[in-house]
Amino acid sequence: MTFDSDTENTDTRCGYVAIVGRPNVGKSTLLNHILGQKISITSRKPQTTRNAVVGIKTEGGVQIIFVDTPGMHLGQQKAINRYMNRAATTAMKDVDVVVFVVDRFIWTEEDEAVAEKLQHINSPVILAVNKVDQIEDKETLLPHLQQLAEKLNIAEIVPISALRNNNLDRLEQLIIERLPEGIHMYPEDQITDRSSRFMAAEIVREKITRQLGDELPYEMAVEIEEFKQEGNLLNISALILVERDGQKKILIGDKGARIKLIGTEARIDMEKLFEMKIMLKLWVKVKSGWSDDERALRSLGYNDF
Ligand SMILES: Nc1nc2c(ncn2[C@@H]2O[C@H](COP(=O)(O)OP(=O)(O)OP(=O)(O)O)[C@@H](O)[C@H]2O)c(=O)[nH]1
Ligand SMILES: [Mg+2]
Repeated sequence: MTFDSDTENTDTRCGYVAIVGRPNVGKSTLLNHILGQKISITSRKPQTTRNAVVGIKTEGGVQIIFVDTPGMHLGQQKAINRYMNRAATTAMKDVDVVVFVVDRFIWTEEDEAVAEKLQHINSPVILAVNKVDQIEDKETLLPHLQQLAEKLNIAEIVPISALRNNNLDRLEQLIIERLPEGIHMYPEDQITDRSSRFMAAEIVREKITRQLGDELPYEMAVEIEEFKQEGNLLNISALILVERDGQKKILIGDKGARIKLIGTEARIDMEKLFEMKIMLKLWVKVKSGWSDDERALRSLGYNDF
């Protein structure tokens, strides 16, 4: 008598890992660097990520389903801000492991608010102290880490540099140790659960966020109006919504120079991601009030789970 069918799956592990923290600490950079592929958009500005973004890593018997979340923030209580905070809070529940990302020794009110939320969940929390490449005096790191460990109820602390791929193996190992045994939820080659349309819209949003200084705040959304393949060509048409006329002018730039640059950069990324030639059209439209309008947000794809 053999037990092959029973023992077959006991070597595989699969679980959900939420990456949480305040804005701009490097959560999305961490996800992209662990996956070795760009799934989640990043920028120097806070509040870049707006939706929970799933990135899947399957290696050997282990499948880790990461959920990158919007940075949790205080203030600015528009509907879009509430939506983002809700998306992050929801994502940290019912996961197997939480990775709480902080920026070096910097501990703000917003970090405190995240820590407070984490007190109410049951899953183990790993604290990832990111951007250590920017710490000159590495010796000061140790007492700081001990202090944080005492302050928070956490399973492990790991100093990392997401950007420089520093110590990410160690972090991954600590995660894997805490994943339950079980069969994989996604096929081996799947890297996200997000649609191609969503990914296209995010790429455009990233280029705008990176291109524009603080002159254009976060009052901008991207909607994909056309996504159609014709032979070897993928036709994508994206509508950029802004709140005010002045913002539209800034976005278009002198004789359309800026929007053209945004389009070129977005197209290059899309061609890489979709492995296809892309024809990208961008339109800018003023639609006041969308960022504080629950219905408008839903129609833009900001839906709760
Ligand atoms: N020096 C350094 N910079 C980093 C590191 N990780 C991320 N950054 C930078 O920090 C900025 C924010 O990174 P993101 O990954 O967009 O941060 P986030 O936490 O996802 O931000 P939100 O989506 O706004 O919550 C970017 O300019 C990154 O290049 C790191 O390890 N070292
Ligand atoms: Mg992010």
